[in-house]
Amino acid sequence: MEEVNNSLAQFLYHLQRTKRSFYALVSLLLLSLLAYNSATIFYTHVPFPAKIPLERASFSPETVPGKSKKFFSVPSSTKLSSSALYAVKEESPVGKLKTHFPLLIKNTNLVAFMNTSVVYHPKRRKKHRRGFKSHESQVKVKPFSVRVKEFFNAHPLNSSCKFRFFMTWISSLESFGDRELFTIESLFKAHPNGCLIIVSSSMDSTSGMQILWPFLDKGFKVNAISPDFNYLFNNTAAQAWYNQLMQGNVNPGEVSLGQNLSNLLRLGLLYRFGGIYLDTDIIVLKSFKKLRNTIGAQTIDPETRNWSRLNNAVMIFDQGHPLLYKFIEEFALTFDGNKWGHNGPYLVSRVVSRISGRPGYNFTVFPPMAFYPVYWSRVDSLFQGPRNETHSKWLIAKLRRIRSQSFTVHLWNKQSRGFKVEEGSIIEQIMFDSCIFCKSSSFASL
Ligand SMILES: *[C@@H]1O[C@H](CO)[C@@H](O)[C@H](O)[C@H]1NC(C)=O
Ligand SMILES: *[C@@H]1O[C@H](CO)[C@@H](O)[C@H](O)[C@H]1NC(C)=O
Ligand SMILES: *[C@@H]1O[C@H](CO)[C@@H](O)[C@H](O)[C@H]1NC(C)=O
Ligand SMILES: *[C@@H]1O[C@H](CO)[C@@H](O)[C@H](O)[C@H]1NC(C)=O
Ligand SMILES: *[C@@H]1O[C@H](CO)[C@@H](O)[C@H](O)[C@H]1NC(C)=O
Ligand SMILES: *[C@@H]1O[C@H](CO)[C@@H](O)[C@H](O)[C@H]1NC(C)=O
Ligand SMILES: CC(=O)N[C@H]1CO[C@H](CO)[C@@H](O)[C@@H]1O
Repeated sequence: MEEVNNSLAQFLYHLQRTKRSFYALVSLLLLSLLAYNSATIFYTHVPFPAKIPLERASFSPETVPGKSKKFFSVPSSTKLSSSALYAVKEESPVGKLKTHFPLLIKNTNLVAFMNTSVVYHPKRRKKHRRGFKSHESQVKVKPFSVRVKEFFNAHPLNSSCKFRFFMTWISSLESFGDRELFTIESLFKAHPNGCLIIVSSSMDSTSGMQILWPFLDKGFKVNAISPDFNYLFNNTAAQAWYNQLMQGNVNPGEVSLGQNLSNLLRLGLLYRFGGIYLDTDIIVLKSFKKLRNTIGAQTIDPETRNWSRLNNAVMIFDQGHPLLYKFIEEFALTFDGNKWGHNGPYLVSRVVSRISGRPGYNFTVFPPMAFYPVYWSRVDSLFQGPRNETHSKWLIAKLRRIRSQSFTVHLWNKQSRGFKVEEGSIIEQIMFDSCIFCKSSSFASL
């Protein structure tokens, strides 16, 4: 089992390294496809009803994802009112894609947090990264499930681990950057007693722990644990799919098997353990304490105000929730490694529209403002400082709306990686709100 994981991790790792330039090329194609796709669906400035009525949706079964569906009930207390959807045809979104990206915060100065004489060897970090996996396999004796449970149960006297967060990182350690670290900061700022497991083979290493050390040092509960896919998918529809994949009988498709596995992994994690899944480009603004069995829409139909697409970057579900089972089933049945989003955002949209109206599924679809207050093609507006008085007023109003109505902001890293945080921008303000380390030096230079 360990061996399989290890070889998978290695496989993904090398795939990533060797095919990076190829990916860039294909991402280019895929992004243009997405841009085309979105342009047909999205409009500018979609107002929300001032108050979303507490009602159950009456869905027509088997609607295609492109068509819209009504929101499920939204707790009135969350006051999700007027929101604006930004959707503009982006001429060339891919122009901004690079292999190496300027980072959001300048430097977390890891070394300052380390006690080099004990476990960590920051100076050797770069040199020895590649050798880590083989070394690690000897260290990881406890099974994945045991490690996860032990971590969550480690603080029984305290009310901690009330929030069980999961992130996944199926990439190299080198690519875990300051943006990812900032999303973790924001998570703990809003949930100081939360517990976060980063499910990742690369981060589950001495170097990975070193990256997380600033958080551990402050007493935050974070850990990185290598996944065990056999355990996670055991007795689900994904088990057979995964076995086939391991035997080389699944065509992984042209691009990023890792990304597609990440889509499945998040489902497996929530299904097995329950909790909150977050992408690593999600900034958390507010406590999730009132959220349960929730998924967010990224777009709505401007006319019907029914959602038109959901996203799987933020999901909150109880352990064993039947909707998760359906998601996993759909993944295994319809996996297509050649279609962007097919196994991710489109998948959850497909399934939710299909099961709508059927009894036995108890969950809530939140409007875009809750988790995705700015659409990916307009994410640059978060990073821009005020240009003139009108623009400044707009920024202030937008920020106020995000602060009052949004639980998270999705940075859409694929789109925004190259962007600089300008002075007076919305992101800068959000970073002030959500930081823990809050180094004024790094803010000043943003
Ligand atoms: C939107 O929701 C309403 C009310 O639930 C429903 O009657 C209508 O068919 C939906 N529209 C579309 C296009 O799905
Ligand atoms: C590092 O850890 C060792 C052993 O725990 C301790 O003796 C030493 O004082 C620590 N050094 C610093 C700089 O904290
Ligand atoms: C729980 O943990 C927090 C910090 O992590 C601490 O301040 C608090 O005293 C603890 N509560 C109990 C009951 O141990
Ligand atoms: C899968 O579940 C069965 C029980 O249904 C159990 O015996 C087996 O050990 C599990 N396998 C893994 C890999 O967890
Ligand atoms: C549905 O979930 C909500 C919490 O999200 C809970 O209050 C309610 O009792 C559940 N309803 C059913 C029928 O399980
Ligand atoms: C203000 O700046 C915005 C954004 O750059 C621009 O679209 C707008 O035309 C400007 N308005 C005026 C009055 O200069
Ligand atoms: C989210 C998603 O679907 N990720 C990738 C799955 O694989 C396809 C092709 O292999 C990629 O295009 C997707 O980006």
